[in-house]
Amino acid sequence: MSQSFDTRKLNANETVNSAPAFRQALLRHLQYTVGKSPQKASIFDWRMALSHTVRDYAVDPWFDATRRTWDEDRKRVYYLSMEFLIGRLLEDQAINLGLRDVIVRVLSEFGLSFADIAEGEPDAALGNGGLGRLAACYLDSMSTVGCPAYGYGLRYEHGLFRQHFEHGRQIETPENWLATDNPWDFNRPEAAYNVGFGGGLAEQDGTSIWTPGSKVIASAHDTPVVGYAGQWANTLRLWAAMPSADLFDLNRFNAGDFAAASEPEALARSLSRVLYPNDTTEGGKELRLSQEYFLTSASVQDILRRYLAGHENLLKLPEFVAIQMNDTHPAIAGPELIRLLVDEHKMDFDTSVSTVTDVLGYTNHTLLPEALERWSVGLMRKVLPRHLQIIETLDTQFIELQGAKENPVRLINNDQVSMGDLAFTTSHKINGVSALHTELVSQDLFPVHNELHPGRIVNITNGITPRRWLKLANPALASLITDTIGAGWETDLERLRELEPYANDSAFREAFGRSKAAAKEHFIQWLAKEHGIQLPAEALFDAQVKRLHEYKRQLLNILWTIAHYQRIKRDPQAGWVPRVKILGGKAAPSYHMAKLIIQLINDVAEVVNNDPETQHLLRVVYPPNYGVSMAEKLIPAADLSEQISTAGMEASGTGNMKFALNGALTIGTLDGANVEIREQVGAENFFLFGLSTEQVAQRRAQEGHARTALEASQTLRDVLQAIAEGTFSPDDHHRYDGLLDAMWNSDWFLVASDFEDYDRAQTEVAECYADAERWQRMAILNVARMGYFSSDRSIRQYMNQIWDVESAL
Ligand code: 26V
Repeated sequence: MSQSFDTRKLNANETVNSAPAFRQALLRHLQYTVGKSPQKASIFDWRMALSHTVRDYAVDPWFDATRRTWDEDRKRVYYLSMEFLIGRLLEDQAINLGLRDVIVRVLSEFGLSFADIAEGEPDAALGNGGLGRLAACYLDSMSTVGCPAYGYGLRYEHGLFRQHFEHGRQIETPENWLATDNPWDFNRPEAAYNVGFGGGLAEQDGTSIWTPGSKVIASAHDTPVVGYAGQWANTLRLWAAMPSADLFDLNRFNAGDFAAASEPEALARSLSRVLYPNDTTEGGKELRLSQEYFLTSASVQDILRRYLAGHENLLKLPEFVAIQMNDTHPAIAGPELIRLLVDEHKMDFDTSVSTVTDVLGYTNHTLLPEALERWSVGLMRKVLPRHLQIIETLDTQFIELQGAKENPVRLINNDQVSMGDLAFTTSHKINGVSALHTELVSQDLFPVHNELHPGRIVNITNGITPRRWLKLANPALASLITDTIGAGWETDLERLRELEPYANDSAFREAFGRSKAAAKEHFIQWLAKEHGIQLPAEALFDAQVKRLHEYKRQLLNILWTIAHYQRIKRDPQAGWVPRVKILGGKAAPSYHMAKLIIQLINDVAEVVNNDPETQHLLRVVYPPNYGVSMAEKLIPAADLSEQISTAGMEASGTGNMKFALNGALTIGTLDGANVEIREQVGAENFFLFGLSTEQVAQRRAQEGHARTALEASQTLRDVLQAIAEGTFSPDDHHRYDGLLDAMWNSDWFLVASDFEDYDRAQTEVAECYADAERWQRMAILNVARMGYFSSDRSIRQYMNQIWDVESAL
């Protein structure tokens, strides 16, 4: 089968002649793996056979890369993350292996459509939002640029919850991606580790002996991750929790107490049962901490086992191993490694600390105080007593390092372990994810650490993979680009700059317009089929899709939408630009205000969409269950990208990059990576509004700023009044009392303060859109200047500035 292929010779466009062999391999899998004939096979059967066939093609480069890394004794990168928001894999892997055209051709012989088959694959939604999707983009880039790497995560049985609406309210149901077979991963029952919890400590010859009270087995599942053009492949290793055999109480079972006999077993399995759906607060404390330790301990044991298979001297660990902690979630890696080096390998404490620090790097992804992890000392002592002891020693050493300071920074404050401070002290490099964010990390979050260790904090601005977010998601634009500047931009995104001169070429602008129209049509069809919603293609598609958070200010968007609606009502003939407001995203199940904002959006949609006077000029749609696969359809269709967070609060954003790369213009604040996107595309091609980070701080300090801003905006007062009168909630006039009260009396997120300027920018957007030629010019220049935001660039920076690892290619 695939052995007859050298996938490395497969260029993305060079798939000639491989159809017969692919067909044969596909039919073999259909018959021998799935057990069906082409005549009887369902679309599910075809997808399974096809996925297994594609996976076969991934195995050769995967073996080659693994073998070369061993033979050449290369340094490896280990990316530890509680989240990998992968989405679907079939088309992605097919593109990277240069198989997409062959697949389309072979399937058509059987009257099948690749798109229809691919659409049946469930999303691997093993993440909440930006942090998890970033990890998935980085996997793709590490393989593409030839960085020897492993992703380590948890194989959650249930990924992020499914969302639907009842009377406009968000309802969560469990997601079940593993309900049907996952054809992508290899089960590795032989790669299993014990992870201990609880228990107690004893002293022996001056060292601590930890005897855990219980153990859970971590069992590995490996997915090959092939880079673009199949030159290199890495491994995503996800751990599943398994009870150790002795947990099942056979005597109890035989005595008829079935439930109790299985209880310890169920408890063990719960470690990889669900992804925490909360991306702001700690929640579910003990289980969450146990999950974090479970991931970290299994991964670190695996890393040391692999290192020791080729080396003896643990002092050289940093020469061969780089571990990156994706936020603080795996920050127990520091104490865990120290524990293993000291307790098991008898290294002295200080040497182990410096060795571990040289190995570890920590990426910070948020400044929100409620999202900075803290674990109570009591909980730590209960779950990880030995680690707490190590953290206490690190804390003492950190205080000493600060000299005779009066109020030293501590790793443990008010009986809480601060995982950010811990991660900092055990890492040789700490990075923020955009220039502005890194500045704030240095000044506001870690000023003392920064002074003690100048140069430890570096910036690595986030990036996105152009394979998934342009080539896969937007085939019309991708082929226009290839037809215009040739292939190769997929791995050298700066080459998009060659498109710049075409902004002045009317034939190109028309072709560009047609590619946008095709993407819109594709989204329109999907929305009609999936949700029964019809949209007008000629309207401006104005999109805000991301997790629901007050700081992201979906509220600002919907309040402006109401203002816009009121104006259209007052003067329907005023020549309005037709607009479709598209919103999407999930709220944490316990985040009441975020859920209320979802309900408001749906309530407004109900009124606006059913108003015959305005229907053709304004629509509001909120398709439920936003995720990676919806993003792939929606982002290419958008004209306008809403990136409107309160300045200083969005660490980077990566949706902002996906939209701009697909030719949407941004309306946005000076926040996160918006700042750098604006620098790259040019201020004249970006709709800027709002207070800056410094102004936000000043405004917040002004007493009664909410009321002051509201008194200055008749428009916004009219909007709030309409809500208060029950215009959008005729069945319950008090539904939004809490929200309105917050607007008048606190407005922490400065919706009122930024409203008028947002309104001004939205008016500019409409004027500009009405001038189709101008808009298209701006959109083309956005695409042409997005090269910097390839995740390949980000990964190369991690390799040079943090990991000190070389490409194997
Ligand atoms: C925190 C927690 C706390 C415990 C429960 C589960 C959970 C899950 C996630 C988080 C941290 C959220 C931080 C985060 O997602 N940050 C986002 O990271 C993106 C990638 O760097 C960045 O683009 C976004 O601006 C930033 O909000």
